[in-house]
Amino acid sequence: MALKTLKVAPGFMRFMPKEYQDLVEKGPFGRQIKLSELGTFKEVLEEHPMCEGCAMALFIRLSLIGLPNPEHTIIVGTAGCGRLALAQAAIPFVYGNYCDTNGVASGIKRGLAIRFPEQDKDVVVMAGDGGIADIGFSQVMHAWFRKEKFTTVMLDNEVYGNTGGQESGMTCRGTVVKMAPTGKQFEKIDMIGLAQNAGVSYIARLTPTNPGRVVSTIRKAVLVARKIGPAYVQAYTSCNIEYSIPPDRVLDDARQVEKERYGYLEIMTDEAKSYLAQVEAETRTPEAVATV
Ligand SMILES: Cc1ncc(C[n+]2csc(CCOP(=O)(O)OP(=O)(O)O)c2C)c(N)n1
Ligand code: SF4
Repeated sequence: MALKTLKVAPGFMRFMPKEYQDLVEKGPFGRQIKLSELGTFKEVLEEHPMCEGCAMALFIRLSLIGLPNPEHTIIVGTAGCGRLALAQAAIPFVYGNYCDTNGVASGIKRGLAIRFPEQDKDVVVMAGDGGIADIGFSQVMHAWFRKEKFTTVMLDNEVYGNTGGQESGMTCRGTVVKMAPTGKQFEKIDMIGLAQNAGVSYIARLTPTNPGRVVSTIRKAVLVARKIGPAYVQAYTSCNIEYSIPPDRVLDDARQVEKERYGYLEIMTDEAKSYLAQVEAETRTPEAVATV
């Protein structure tokens, strides 16, 4: 009963904002949406002010479709391009100071567990590569060491997009960006390896070339973080402004980067694997199908 704590008293639904009514009646609040239904349901994110063709905006839209229970989810973000869209989505968005996201998310997740002991509440951090791997690095690592049960999604455009093109720890070696005119001198940080070392329960690296895979990866990450332990998703979300990619070539670029170096990677603990298998088996039972 996903809507238990949100159920509007009978007769009052018609006084709720139309947006909310639509999310319940024609959207993902209280039921699992399938990607194949895209275009026919009310989405959590319907418009955003990000650049034309931005792969990050596409990834965010798909990620929000992948949330298993958006009506019970809080997104934590910070300075950077992604928050421009996230702040407009129809679910609570908490703005952590740049670097603070994973400390803020730890507190929110623990507080929700105390306040709603019988209702799963999901917390998802979504921030740029600068926010996660540079300035927020220490808080990310310590949240992982503490095994905090929330998901961290890195919107990895391999640059500081929002502030005009400084190199980040996730920029590739040798890359020239506006404010690294002689090329970056150091390797891209191996955040996947660090997540493994820190004992993160579910880890994935992907590009937005396959929408279904984005949706299922986010779903799995959030489910594992809900019950088992921290989840980390690292998504290549090119910045077409700083890397001069024409909007109509953004997906070509993503396919090329996926093929040449980013690939698709999924690593999870045995505990996470058996929990996901159990959830999938439960959602396939005749009873569950009948109530969807
Ligand atoms: C403590 C602090 N330092 C610096 C900034 C300035 N600042 C805002 S956004 C940003 C870079 C964003 O880059 P990234 O996190 O990679 O996200 P993107 O914009 O590329 O999506 C910086 C340095 C800030 N807001 N707060
Ligand atoms: S600056 Fe880059 S990452 Fe930011 S919205 Fe524009 S294309 Fe997207």
